Amino acid sequence: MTDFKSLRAELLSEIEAVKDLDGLERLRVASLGKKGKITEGMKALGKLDPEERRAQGAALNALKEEATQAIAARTRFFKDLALNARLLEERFDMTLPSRPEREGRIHPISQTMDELLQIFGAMGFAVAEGPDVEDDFHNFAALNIPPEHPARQMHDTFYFPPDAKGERKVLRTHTSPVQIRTMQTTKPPIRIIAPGRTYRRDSDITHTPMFHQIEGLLIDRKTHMGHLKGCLIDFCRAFFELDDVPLRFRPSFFPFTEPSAEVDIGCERRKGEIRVGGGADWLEILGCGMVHPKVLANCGIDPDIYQGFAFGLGVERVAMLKYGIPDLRTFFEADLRWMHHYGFLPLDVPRSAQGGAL
Ligand code: 2NM
Repeated sequence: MTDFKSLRAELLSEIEAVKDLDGLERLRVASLGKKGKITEGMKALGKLDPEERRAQGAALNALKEEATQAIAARTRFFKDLALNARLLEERFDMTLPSRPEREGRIHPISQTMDELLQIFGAMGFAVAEGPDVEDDFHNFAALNIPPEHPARQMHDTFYFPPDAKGERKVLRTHTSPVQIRTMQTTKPPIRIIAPGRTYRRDSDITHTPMFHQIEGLLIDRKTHMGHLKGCLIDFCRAFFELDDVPLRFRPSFFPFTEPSAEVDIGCERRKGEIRVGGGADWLEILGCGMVHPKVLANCGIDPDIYQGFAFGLGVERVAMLKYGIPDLRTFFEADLRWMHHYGFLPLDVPRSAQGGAL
């Protein structure tokens, strides 16, 4: 018959005396393992008469429970000890300067986005966001883009397979669906910008399948084309850091605006380089117009009371122009040498984003 009292005393003092996790594991196997002392004791119960078995069984179970808990507590103790030692060992001084060759850079797209948000923010535009995966209504129909419009072709748009209801979602081809969602849920006046990723099935030296846009929308009772021009001229001055920026508003067409215009900035092309701010050439930088009455009506806004202007620009495009980055595709190659050349340090804030008067 097992002497529980001394087995218990022996086991608990061994658990207390053990020096590390390995020793603890050996102890566990020797007591609770398949051939451990407690397990063996359990097996031996079968040979006892019922009364004896009940008494010893209860005592053994209690001992098993106690030993399990004691081992678990000791395990936690050793693990805490190891963790504390590691935390002390790995402590480092975050205020130390980094090694220059290891210093990270802010991607030109992030930098440019920050500048754009800063400029439009100072003009009173609030930021609005929406999903990258859109439905047909928000990406096309509400924007007065008819079913047979070329933008809807498989050729230009990433479509998802049809869902149970036969509906095919798309990767948004512009950020305009964000403006649609805002108009549906907000009573004018509205003054928002929608920055974000957009997707088109296009890939060549001047197109990447994902690119970034910022679109602006302003709606009020007496908004007109003059407000649109003033807003975009102020924006271009601030963004390109030019006091007098040559701009040309050229009539154009979009299904969602009427009238529509494209804006060109004066520039000079020399030896394969483009300098904005003057010269003999023009370069298109954004599209804009007065929101089409049908678009307002599609969103539940009465076009007899409200009018608005909208504009859209490609972030990569204006970043290339401002920072002299010649090749669009390099934005997405994750090349560290390129990042060191074109990237920005965290405190390297351009004048246009320093929050002064616009
Ligand atoms: C552009 C050009 C012109 C535009 C229109 C709208 C909306 F939702 F209000 F109808 N959002 N964005 C727009 C207008 C975008 O991008 C070149």
